[in-house]
Amino acid sequence: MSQQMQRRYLKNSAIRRALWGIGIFLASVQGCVAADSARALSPINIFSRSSTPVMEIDHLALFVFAITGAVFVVVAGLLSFVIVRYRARKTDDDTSEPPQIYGSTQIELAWTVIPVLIVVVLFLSTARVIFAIQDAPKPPSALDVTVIAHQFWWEFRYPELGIVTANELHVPLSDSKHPKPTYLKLMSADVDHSFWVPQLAGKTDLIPNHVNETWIDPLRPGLYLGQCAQFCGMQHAKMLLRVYVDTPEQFAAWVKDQRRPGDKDPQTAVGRHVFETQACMNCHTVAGTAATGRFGPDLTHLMSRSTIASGAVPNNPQNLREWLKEPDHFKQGSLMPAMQLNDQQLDEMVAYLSTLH
Ligand code: HEC
Ligand SMILES: [Cu+2]
Repeated sequence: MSQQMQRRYLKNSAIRRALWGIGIFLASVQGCVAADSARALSPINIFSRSSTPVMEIDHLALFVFAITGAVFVVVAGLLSFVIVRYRARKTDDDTSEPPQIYGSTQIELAWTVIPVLIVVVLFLSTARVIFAIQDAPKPPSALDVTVIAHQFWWEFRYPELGIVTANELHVPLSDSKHPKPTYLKLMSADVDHSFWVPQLAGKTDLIPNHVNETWIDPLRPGLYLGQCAQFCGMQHAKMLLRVYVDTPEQFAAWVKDQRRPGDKDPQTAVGRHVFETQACMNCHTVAGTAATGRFGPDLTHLMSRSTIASGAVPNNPQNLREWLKEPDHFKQGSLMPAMQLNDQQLDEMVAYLSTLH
């Protein structure tokens, strides 16, 4: 490359890089603004907050973004200025080396002390939020739920209420007049998993032989979606979470419903017989029957859930039949085996399961 070409090349690539930088910055700003309007669109939008701990995390995230954004603007601004102001010009053919300067205590102090201060501020504000969330005093009105993650589904136990359910967590709304936060004890039956419902709480891992805790204090009723956020095996992607934030009346009704003993519809005795004579009962519990397995979801009130297989498909007779016939069809690698039932047994079993309200 001739010297002139080389200069032109350097100049072009520097400008191109600066333009790219500005473009990326604008895109990210635009992304944050758009996030606001997308709030309603994406069910697991990390910018939409509906619970106390998430608000604090969100404020912290914005604060960190503002500081790092300011650092970016200053650095990119100075860089662009230098690139443009001191670029090689056609007219200037002075190829001598510019004066070299060594050591300036003032400048070195400035670029050491300022970043250290910035990092200290970021560190302290992060630590404050972490401790505020971890040490939040637990009010006596709090609800306790034990969450046990299994390879590809969630078990929820309410020790004080005597309720066991799966995949769909019901919690009461909590407002300033009636604070009723839910305290979650997080455990795992097998490998690492992570509880993540972005609109309600930060991610917390569920680790074998170790209990983690987190809490949520939801301020708006509705359905919140989440996802296992730690790769835990083949069907990690279909290990979805559904959290229903109920009004006090809805929650009381749900609790009452879950505490009813399992139905015993005489019309479906055949299906129950199939259930009890197949291996189903080694893995599943139906309260009031001999089935007390805990490897799979509790089926006592199966019909009270709107989805099966951890949110993979809606809970309806066709899907239940398909699931029993070939679980891999909906959830390849799921740990429920295909039970080799014939068509008649499938019909009887679906009829039986459909009575488990
Ligand atoms: C080896 C243990 C095992 C056996 C045997 C077994 N299951 Fe399952 N079952 C599971 C597991 C594990 C899941 C959860 C799968 C997932 O979501 O990843 C499951 C899920 C289900 C579900 C969906 C529940 C929900 O709320 O998502 C139904 C219904 C079900 N099983 C019914 C049956 C029936 C009926 C039988 C007998 C014909 C049976 N299972 C036999 C382990 C088993
Ligand atoms: Cu998982």
